[in-house]
Amino acid sequence: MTGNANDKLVLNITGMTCGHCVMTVRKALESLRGVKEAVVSLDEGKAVVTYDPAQVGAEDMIRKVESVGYGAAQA
Ligand SMILES: [Cu+2]
Repeated sequence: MTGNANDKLVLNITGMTCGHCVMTVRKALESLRGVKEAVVSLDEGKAVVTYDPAQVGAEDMIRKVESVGYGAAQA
């Protein structure tokens, strides 16, 4: 594994309507190499992602969320 970089990033997520959507977005984000944890809130329409910036960036996360059918933008 890589070092101790644990940056946090907040994404605004659009299109989520239920708990299943939340899980889909969470799993998509957590499938990215370098993402350690994604905490997704339906009420807030947000994802708080803990990640290693040496391995993954906001653009990768946004593309991944879009690939599973939701909208994402850096908060
Ligand atoms: Cu849903």
